[in-house]
Amino acid sequence: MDNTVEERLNRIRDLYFNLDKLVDGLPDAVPDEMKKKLKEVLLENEELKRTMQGLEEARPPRFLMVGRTGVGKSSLINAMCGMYVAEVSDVKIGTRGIERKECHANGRMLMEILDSRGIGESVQAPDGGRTAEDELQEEMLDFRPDAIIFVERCKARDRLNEDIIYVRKVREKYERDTGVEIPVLAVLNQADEMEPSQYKKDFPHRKIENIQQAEQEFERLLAQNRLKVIDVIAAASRIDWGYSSEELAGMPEAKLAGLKIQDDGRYNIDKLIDRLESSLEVDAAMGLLKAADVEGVLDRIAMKLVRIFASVATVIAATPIPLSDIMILTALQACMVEIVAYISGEKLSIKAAEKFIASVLGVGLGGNIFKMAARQLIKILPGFGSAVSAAVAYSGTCSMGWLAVQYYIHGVDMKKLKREQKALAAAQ
Ligand SMILES: Nc1nc2c(ncn2[C@@H]2O[C@H](COP(=O)(O)OP(=O)(O)OP(=O)(O)O)[C@@H](O)[C@H]2O)c(=O)[nH]1
Ligand SMILES: [Mg+2]
Repeated sequence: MDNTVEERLNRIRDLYFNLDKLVDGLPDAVPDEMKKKLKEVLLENEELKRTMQGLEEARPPRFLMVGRTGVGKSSLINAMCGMYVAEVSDVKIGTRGIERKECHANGRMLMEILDSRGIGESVQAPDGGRTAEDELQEEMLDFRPDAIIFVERCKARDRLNEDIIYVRKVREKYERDTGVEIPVLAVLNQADEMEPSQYKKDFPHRKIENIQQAEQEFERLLAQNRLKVIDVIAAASRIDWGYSSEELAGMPEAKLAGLKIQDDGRYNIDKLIDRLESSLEVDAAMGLLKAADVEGVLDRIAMKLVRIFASVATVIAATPIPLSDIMILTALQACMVEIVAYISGEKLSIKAAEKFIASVLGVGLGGNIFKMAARQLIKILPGFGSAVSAAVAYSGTCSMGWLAVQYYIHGVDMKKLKREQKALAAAQ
C-alpha cells in the first residue's frame, strides 16, 4: 500500500461515479434484473450520495474555539490532528484577543480556527467601545463556524456559569442574525489532572469516576444556564513532542510538521472527533476526518460506507425478498467488500471480493458462488422464514462489512476472523 490517504480518498470518490460499472462487473450468475435493481437502490441512496459528495467537496472545518487562556485550545487542535500544527494567525482582530488562525501541517490547511479568549470581557470598555462579545459576533458572521468548541479545564470550578452564559449569548445572537443553530461541543480538557493526578495513562477506576462526575456537574450547569450542547466530553490533549514549549515556539513550520509523538497522553480525543463529525455538514465532516489522525480515517470512512450498504440492504428487503432471490443481498455485499478492499489500497476486483465472501461463509469457489453463498447465508443467519427480514439484511450486511474492514484495512488474518465470526454468531 504505497498510495497516500489523500489519493485513496480520491479513488473512493471516483468509484461512486462508476457505481454502475461496479455493478455491471458482477458475474453473469447475477441476473440482469438484479443488477438493475442494485444500481437503482445504490444510486438513489441519499446518504451514499452525501458521503461521496462530502469526499468530493471536503474542506477544512471551521471551528470557533471559546476558552480562557491556558485551557489548552492549541493543544487540543494538535491532539485532534495528531500532529504539531502550526498556527498561522492574522493580526489580532479588535482589542479583545480574538484571533483567526489557519492550522497547517505538511503544506496542507487542516482546519480554520477562530480563537476567542474574551470571556468575561462583555462589560463595555471604559472608552465606550465595543465589547468582546460585539467583536466576536461580527467576526463570526464573516467566519461562519461549523461548530463551537467550548473548552474548560476539567478541574475548573470558578466562573463556569459566567463562561456558559457567554457562549449561550454568542450562539443565540448568531442564530438571530443567521437563522443557523451552531452545534456546540463542550470539552473539559486536562482531564489527566483530575485526582489521582499521578496517573497519566490507563486511568484507574476512581480517576474515571472523578472525571465522569465532572462531566455530570458540567452538564447540570449547562442545563441550569440553558445552553444546549451536542455533548460534554472530558478529554486530555497532552502530547510530548520531545521538545520544550520554548523550543517548539521557535521552530520553523517544516520541522514542526515532521515532529513525532514521543509520549501520547491523549484521552477521549477519538470520541470527541466522532461527536463533532456526526454533527457537522458533510463537507466539513469529511474535512475533519481527513485532518484527524490519518491512520483512522480510512477505517472510519469504510465503516460509514458499510453502514450505508447495510441500510441499502434493508431497502432491498423492504419488499420482502423470496429466498430464491436472496442472492441479491450477496451481490450487494460483494460490491461492498470490493469497495472496502479498494479503500485499503487493493486493486478493484470482484473476483477477490467473491473469494473473500466464499471464505467467510465457508463455501467453495467455483460454480455460482452467489447461489451457494445465499444458501449458506440462510443457514447461518438467524430469523429466516420464507423471506428475509430487514433486520436480518441489515445485520448480515454489517457483519460482512465489518469482517471486510478487519481483513483488508487492519490486516487481520482469515483464520482469526472466522473465529471471531463464530463467537459473534454464538452470541446472537
Ligand atoms: N496536563 C495537561 N496539560 C495540558 C493539556 N492540554 C494543554 N496542556 C498544557 O496547558 C498549557 C496551555 O496550553 P495551550 O494549548 O497553549 O492553551 P491555549 O488555550 O491555546 O492558550 P492561549 O493560546 O493562551 O489561549 C500548556 O502548557 C499545555 O502543555 C492536557 O490535556 N493535560
Ligand atoms: Mg493557544
